[in-house]
Amino acid sequence: MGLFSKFIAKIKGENSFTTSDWQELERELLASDIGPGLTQELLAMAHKVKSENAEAALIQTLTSHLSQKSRQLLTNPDGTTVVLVVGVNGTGKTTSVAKLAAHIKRSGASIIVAAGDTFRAAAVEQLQTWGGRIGVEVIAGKANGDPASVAYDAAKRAEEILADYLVIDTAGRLHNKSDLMNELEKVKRVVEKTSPVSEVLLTIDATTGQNGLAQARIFSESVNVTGIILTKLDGSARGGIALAIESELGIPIKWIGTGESESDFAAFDPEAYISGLLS
Ligand SMILES: Nc1nc2c(ncn2[C@@H]2O[C@H](COP(=O)(O)OP(=O)(O)O)[C@@H](O)[C@H]2O)c(=O)[nH]1
Ligand SMILES: [Mg+2]
Repeated sequence: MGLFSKFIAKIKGENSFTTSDWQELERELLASDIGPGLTQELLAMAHKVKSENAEAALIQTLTSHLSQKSRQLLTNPDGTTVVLVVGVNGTGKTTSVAKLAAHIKRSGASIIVAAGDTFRAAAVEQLQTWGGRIGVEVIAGKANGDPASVAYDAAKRAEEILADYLVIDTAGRLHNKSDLMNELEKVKRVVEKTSPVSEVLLTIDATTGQNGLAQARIFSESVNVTGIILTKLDGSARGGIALAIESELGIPIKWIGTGESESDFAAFDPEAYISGLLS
């Protein structure tokens, strides 16, 4: 990524900094998707810091904006751990459900998934195709059926076979916010008749920049989002969005998606991320 390599180079030659250099630096920071607040903070820091300390100061500032919360998957010690995956259509929910399921399966735990996006027949088929590929049972209902009833059946099934994990895909129509949020709450409520929902993961498409941040705000106002899956980091994303998300929402990014296949998925590593921005 190397978002800040130019920043450091500029700071190191600070004596020769002209007004237009400062303007260019500001444009660059804004274009990196870190957001206006952090941009101003970094500019203020750049004005003050001594050139020999620039890199360390930058690392410290950036790190201080990352979430201090645990990035581990929250689990249920008393039974099935239920993970709800939510997000706007196209951000990578279904793909991430499959990737996460494959990851959990590789760790040796037992897992089933639920096709909770009953509004799009293709979404159910998509998850079933993934299920076949990764060898994970998929609980699906009728097309246009009630997503909550699919989730309910899946929670029952997980309890019956003593599955360690149940990961639930959901619908993401954002055109009617209150309907969507009511539906997510209903899914959660019926699942919790059987097992508590330990984790609500929100997928954010990194290529959507500040718009992704706005989506995250809408979701986190309505459901208790406990972690983020930042998808499509392989695309044209400038990567600064991860900092903006953690700094502005305080929700930890737990996983990243870097492509369309099963292996393009990893735990978010904050140190590697920061050094990637600087390299
Ligand atoms: N390049 C890339 N594509 C992704 C990633 N995650 C998902 N996709 C693609 O984005 C599209 C939408 O993903 P999907 O899981 O169907 O999104 P959903 O509508 O939220 O369920 C699909 O074509 C996926 O293959 C990722 O990390 N990188
Ligand atoms: Mg989907």
